[in-house]
Formats: sequence, structure tokens, C-alpha cells
Amino acid sequence: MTAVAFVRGVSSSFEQCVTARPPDPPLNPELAATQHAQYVAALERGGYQVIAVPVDDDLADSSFIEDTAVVVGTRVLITRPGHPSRRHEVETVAAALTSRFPLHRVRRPAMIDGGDVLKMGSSIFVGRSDRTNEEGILAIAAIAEPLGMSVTSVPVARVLHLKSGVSALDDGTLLWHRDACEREVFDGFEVLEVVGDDPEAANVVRLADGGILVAEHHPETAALVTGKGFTVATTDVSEFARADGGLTCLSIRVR
Ligand code: CIR
Repeated sequence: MTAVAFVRGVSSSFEQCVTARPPDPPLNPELAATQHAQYVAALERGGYQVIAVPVDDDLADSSFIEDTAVVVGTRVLITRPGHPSRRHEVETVAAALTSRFPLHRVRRPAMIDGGDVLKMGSSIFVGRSDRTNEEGILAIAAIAEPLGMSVTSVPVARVLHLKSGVSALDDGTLLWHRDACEREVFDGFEVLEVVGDDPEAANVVRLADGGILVAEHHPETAALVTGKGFTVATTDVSEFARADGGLTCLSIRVR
């Protein structure tokens, strides 16, 4: 099966993104659009067929498409994002996915952001965060467990999403920052610790060819991952980082 990545271009209202602190200077939609195009090119070089979901200029955060849908095996769960301003993002994404996957829906009061969902082979770890609640985690379990996958709820308190501070290099190896969650959650997996002050340094994308895409502003992560024997590519996503997003947030990947 061809590996596919769904992306959504940058909204002209990008400067209105939800952020924990007001960005100074304000967010720059043109710079974000340039970086987004480079990100897409990096995904394509890494073996993904990229499918673009139509841009919506009214939805500031919509380029963070990962939060709107969770792929579990052959099924897709259309989320109900935790931040109310982001709930309208899902319909266009659902329309783009529906011809390829059976879609499942999340109902109120469940909330899920895809950034909280970390898949490691048949193990799925889901952050219980400000954006994802217990009902949302149960909705994922309802789809995943019949497929033989396990779902583990992970308390997340110091970062936006679980994957704001942990991500997969392969099905058995993780990059992890101490602010993401307790390390013991991943007993049985190989855990590489990313040190430093920025948990997003542990957010990387697995490319379809087995390589790893790392944010250009985290050279220490690139060195760590290269030292582990992975081929590393880098791309500049600094403008998205200022909007509290990382590399994984910008695509929904199906390998
Ligand atoms: C938000 O606060 O929802 C966006 N500004 C950033 C979302 C980042 N998404 C992700 O980590 N999956």
C-alpha cells in the first residue's frame, strides 16, 4: 500500500491561532505557508504521496490537521477537537477521507486531539490532556481494541499534547522529553531521552522510507537520532512552533 499523508495548507488567518502565550512578533501566515510547502516537499522525498485537503481561510489552526482525525488500522476516527474554536475543522477533513476509509465519529462530551495519540505498532498511547478527555480515549479504544490493539491512557499535564513531548522512531523506539509524561508508561520500549528545555524537540515524523524528519531548530535531536542509525532529514517549522505546533501536527500519515 502506498504511504499517504494528508496535509492542509496555511489559512490566511493563521495569526489568530490558539496559543498559550501571545506570539511576539505576531505569527506570519506567509512565512508559515513557505515552511509548509517545504514540509510537504520533505514528506514527498521521504516516500509519502501527499494529498492536500482544501484550505479554509476562516479556520486559523486548520493546518494542524493531525488533530482532526486518528487512523487506527484501516479505520479513521474523526475527532471532536478539545478547543471549541477548532471543532469546525473536521468536516472538510472527513470529506477528504471518506472515500478511502470507513469513518467513525466522536460524540459530545468526548474530546480528542490527534496530537494526543501515539501509535507504536499495536500499542496506542493516548494523552489525557486539556484537549483529550476520558470519553475520547474510550472512543479510540472502541475502535482499536476489536482490531487487537491496546489503548493506554497517559496523564499529560505540562505540555499541550502527549506528542508535544514524545514521538516514535519506529514501532519499538521512542524519543521522549521528561515534560511529556512519566517515562514508566513506555516500559518495554526503548526510550531515548531528549534533554533541554523544549519538549517539542522530541516531536519528529517517521517518513515512509524509514527515515526521520526533524525540525531544523532542533539540531541536538538530529544528532541523537542519527547516532541511533536512522537517516535524518530536516525542515524549518519554526513559525508553527510559535503557534504551539510541531512536525507531527502538520499531517495525518497512513503507512
Ligand atoms: C492549538 O493550540 O490547537 C494549535 N495552535 C496547535 C496545535 C498543535 N497540534 C498538535 O500538536 N497536534
